[in-house]
Parts: sequence; structure tokens; C-alpha cells
Amino acid sequence: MNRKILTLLFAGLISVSFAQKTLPPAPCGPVPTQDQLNWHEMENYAFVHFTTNTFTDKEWGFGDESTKVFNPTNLDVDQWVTAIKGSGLKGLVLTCKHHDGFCLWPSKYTEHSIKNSPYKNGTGNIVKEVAEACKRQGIKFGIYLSPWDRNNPDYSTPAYITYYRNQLEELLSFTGPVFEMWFDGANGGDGYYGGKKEVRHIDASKYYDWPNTIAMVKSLVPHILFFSDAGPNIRWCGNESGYINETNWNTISNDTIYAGKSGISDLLNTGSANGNKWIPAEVDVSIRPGWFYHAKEDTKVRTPENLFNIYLSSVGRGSNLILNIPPDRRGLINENDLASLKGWKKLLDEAFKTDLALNAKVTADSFRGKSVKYAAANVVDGKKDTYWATDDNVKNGSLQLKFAKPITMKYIVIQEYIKLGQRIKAFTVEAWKDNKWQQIANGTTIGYKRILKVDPIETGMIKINITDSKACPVISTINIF
Ligand code: FUL
Repeated sequence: MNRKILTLLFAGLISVSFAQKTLPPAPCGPVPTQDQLNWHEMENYAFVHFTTNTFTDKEWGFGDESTKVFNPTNLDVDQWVTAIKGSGLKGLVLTCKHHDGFCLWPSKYTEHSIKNSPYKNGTGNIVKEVAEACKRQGIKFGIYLSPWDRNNPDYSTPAYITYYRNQLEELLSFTGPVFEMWFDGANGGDGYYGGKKEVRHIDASKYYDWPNTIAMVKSLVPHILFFSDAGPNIRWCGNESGYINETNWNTISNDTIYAGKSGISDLLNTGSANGNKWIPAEVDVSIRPGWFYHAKEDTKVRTPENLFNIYLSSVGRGSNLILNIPPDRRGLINENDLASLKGWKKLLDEAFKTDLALNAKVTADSFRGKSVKYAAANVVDGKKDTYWATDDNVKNGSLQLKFAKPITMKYIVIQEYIKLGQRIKAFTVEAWKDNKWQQIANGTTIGYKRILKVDPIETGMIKINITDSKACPVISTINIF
């Protein structure tokens, strides 16, 4: 063996042992659970609001609606799921019971259900039908069971909590796995309440005894995640208009979130950099002005462009999107909604078609321990579990992407490796144009995913500069479109 080869082998051995010695960054602050990570990866899914309201043209049924009004004449849950899946949505959360108390499954605990409706002469179970259609077509299923029940005579007494838990147990006996459960924050007020027709108020923070309900549900479906204003697993974004703040922390301290607190919507909309829990935000919004189908809103369905902007201001800001698509009185997703969804999917496919970063040469001003394990090239390797990171004492850094030939870009997508916590507080993007670096975008948080829309620009090189971070930055992916 000649001397040159020996030297090379020796250098190789040294760099291998260096790579092995460079430990990954320690987690920074709270980190997501595996179930939350799986949820982040879903990015978007559908909400489906369907009850007697669909037939009475209401948004909030009083609870005295006759079960006989619920009569979808042409219900086809596979049509819903096909439309939802075809739009790129990864799951469906169904209102099994809305505030009016009417149950879409034949509950043995109440007469106010589908069993007393004309639908399939009272033999139908729409929750089961939908759960099975989701399974058949390969999307996830979630449930909404309104805590507020304007029909139930016991609402506001302890007996109702038993009723609510019995119903959950009943539902979960036939739904199979459930990825998310939605606890609606709308609580208490006037209602039918078994004929009393009065106003009932409850203290939502105590009345429902959520910790015990959650423990009961988790024992039945261990991987379920709970959504409510305060989490504990997923938080509300603070509005129903389709956006999360540009600064969006997945972290928040859940003892700072309580109903009635002033400024709560703003806090939910941003999270807090130093929050002590990982409770990411979900953006809930309807494709129509209302949550339920109303024929008079057929001309007010959101346009594909509007849905695309909502995608950018929700998923593109590191939150998940739950888009409500309410079936009409036939029991079908209406043609108007189908047309918008189709247009939306086309816009998404066109915008994010070819990842121009895949062919870029990526370098960084520094990388952790000079180990290839943390090198810049990891951000374009298409693998979600590799990343670029700096040394612990380096809280900023620059990644440079050089393209084989000039590209015209419109979108920059950046993903933090959130398994190690959310870190980045500020960043800028520069493009090489007219022989100099020019700043074309800047932002604050990144989180699971940040999509930046820039004025289309032709360039041969870009730089992503992390200018402020809670701890050494850890970036898993960069895509350019
Ligand atoms: C709100 C409810 O009151 C609306 O009817 C709808 O269900 C929406 C998703 O949540 O709080």
C-alpha cells in the first residue's frame, strides 16, 4: 500500500470517528409526540358539518327539531370521501352530534337521533358509514361530538357528563381508529333542554371534567389527539377566517389559555416562544359562509384562488388546515363546492409541481462538528429524518443553493426538524441578481413548514439566512418551486 493511499485511509478514519462523535443537538423546549408528528405530516383534512340544520336552514339548531326533518334522499358518503381525497385532504372529521343534540348514529342513550328519522327508515348509521368509507379509501377519520347539547334535558347537571361519556364509548365501539377529536368551545346558553326552553350556563373549565373523559377515550383509542381552544394536543388558531399568524409557535403554556381571558385569540394565533407545552394550532374554516349547507349560499362558495390563499396562510405558516365541506340536502357534496375543490387542487398541483432545489448544490457557512451527518446537502436529499444543523454555540447560519442553470422561482418551502423542537425566530432569503445579493423575503418562525411566496424571480443562486434562533438551527428540508 503506498503512502498516499495510507494517508487517505487515515483521514477517512478520522472523519468517520469525528462524525460518530458529533452528537445531535439536544431538544430545545417542548417537542411533539409521535402522534402529533404524524398529525403535522397530514397538513390538511376536511370537516363535514351535517345534521338537522341542513334541512331546517339553520346554523345552530335549538334542539327541538323534529327527527323527521332529517331526510337525505341520495346520501353517498363515498362521494364525500372521493371528493375530499381527490382534493389532497388526508382525513375527515364528522359532526357526529352538533349543538342541537341530533345524533348521526342510532344512539341507545337518546331518541334524538337518526333512528327516528326517515333516513333508511331509521336503520341507518351515518357515522359508521363515513368511518368505513374513510378506511376503504385510505384517509383518516375524526369525530366532533358537541359538548353543548341543546336537546338533552340533563345538560348542565352531572348526569349529562355520564351521557356524554356513554355516547363517546358507544361511538368508539364501531368507528375504528380516530385521529382527532374536536371539542367545540361554544358552550351553554338557551336551548330546548327536554322542553324546558331556558338558558343554562356552565363553567366550561370545570363542568366537563375533561381529564377523565380524555383518559377514558385514550384507553379506547390510544393514538387520538384532542383539539380544543386549549388543547391538550391541538389548539384552536383563534379565528374561523382561515389564517394563523406569520409568527406561529407550536409551543404555548396551557395554563395561559382559558376562556374569557382577554387577548386569548391573539395568543392562540401566535402561540408563545417560551411556552411549556407542544400544542400546535389548527386553522378551521368553511368553504361556505356557514358551517352547514344552505342553498342560498351556493353562489358564495370560496373560489379556488381564495382556498389557495388560505392554504398559504395556514399550512404555509406551519399549522394544519381543517376545511369544512358540508353536504347538501341530498346528502352529497354540492356541485359548486366540487368545482371549487377541483380548481383548488389544480392550483396546488401547478404551484408545487417541480422541486427546483433537488438539483441544487447546497453549501453552508458552517455545519455541526464538520460532520457530513449534519451537512447542508441534507436539506435537499428528500429524506425527512436528515437535517442541517450548526454547533450548539452557533445560533445563526446561512445556506446557499446554487442551481445548475438559472431558475425562475415563486415559492420557497422551508421545514424545521421539529422532532428537536421549534427554534428559528427570524430568517431572510436573498437571491443573486444583477451581480449582487438582493433580499427577496424575510420571516420569523418556520416550524413544521413555512411557504414563502415571492415575486417571480430569475436567479442562479439563493441564500437562506437564519438570523435569530432559540438554539442552533436544525433544518430538514428546502424546496423551491
Ligand atoms: C363553532 C360552532 O359553534 C360552529 O357551529 C361550528 O361547529 C364551528 C366549527 O365551531 O364553535
